[in-house]
Amino acid sequence: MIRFIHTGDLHLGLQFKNVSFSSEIAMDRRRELWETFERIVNYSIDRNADFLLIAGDLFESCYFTLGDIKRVRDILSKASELNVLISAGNHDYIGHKSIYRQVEWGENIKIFETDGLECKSFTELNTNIYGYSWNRAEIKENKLLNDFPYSDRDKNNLLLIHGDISNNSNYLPMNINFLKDLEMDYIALGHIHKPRLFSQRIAYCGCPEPLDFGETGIRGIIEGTIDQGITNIEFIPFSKREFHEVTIDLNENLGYLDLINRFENVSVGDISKDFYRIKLKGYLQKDIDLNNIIGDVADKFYHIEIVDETIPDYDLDSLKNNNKDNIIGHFIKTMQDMDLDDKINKDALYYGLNVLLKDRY
Ligand SMILES: [Mn+2]
Repeated sequence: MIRFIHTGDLHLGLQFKNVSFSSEIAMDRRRELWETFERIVNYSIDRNADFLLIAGDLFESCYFTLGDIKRVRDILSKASELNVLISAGNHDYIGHKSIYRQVEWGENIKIFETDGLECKSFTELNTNIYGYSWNRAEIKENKLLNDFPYSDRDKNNLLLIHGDISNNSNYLPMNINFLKDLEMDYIALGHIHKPRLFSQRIAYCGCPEPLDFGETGIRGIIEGTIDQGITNIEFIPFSKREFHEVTIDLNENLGYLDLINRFENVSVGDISKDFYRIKLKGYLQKDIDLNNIIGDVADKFYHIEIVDETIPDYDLDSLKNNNKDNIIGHFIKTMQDMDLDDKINKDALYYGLNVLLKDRY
């Protein structure tokens, strides 16, 4: 039996420049990517894995220094019993001047070549691992796999590759049925940051740490075994933090403390450590200052940002009296003749007032 850990898309070195969180948190996040990388290596050691498969985008070339790549090497080298295989992707592709070429890698670390599919054999483990490293930032056509070279079906056969399961893509398009027909024991994919297990034999591990609000949901790594031709994989949640987009529905009956309560009891995640983007909908009592509430709850959240789509709950009678002779007063009067307990009518009145009052207050 062999045991493997499948990760990828770590994006070490990312500077988080175009994100909505503070530069302090961005710095933290940058450090956390490294911590998680080390945790994955330590986990692989603890689990006595034979292989750590890294399916591309290990780092961000444009930010990565020689010191950083040495740090990668040193972290991987301490796992001397673990075979580490790396197929570079579009963010860490191996051009002539690639930083991958500027360090001496330890015996246990194997980086795939860029001129076609390559096979690395592990005789004692009865395993062949195929892989390919990108040599440029975009690959539109994929003839790589057309003449797949493997023949030794008595061995465990794995493929480690960064690319897009899509018929039309600039990022090494691959067809899922084609991959299935290869009958590999396991195909470890990288590029798509959301984990996706197509079957026990083909999977995207996703990024172990999500990078922004486009990457909500659980993130982790894949652990698998191959035993006499039977592959078993399991997704292991591994990220330190998650991103959540949550909608909170408010109504005009909620007071200050009720609102605080709604924030502190959001339905998902852990407010003390996750990233939250909270969309507020519905009616808000007209005397409540939302900014005060956000200020009060912000300390309890690791990161919170608000999309305010609330509608102020107007004092209709005084508004109508103050606007007797203009369209606002007429509009309120007309709408009040309708059934305002009907949500559609009430929404129509408030949305309309929002528009009419926009330039006046
Ligand atoms: Mn990526």
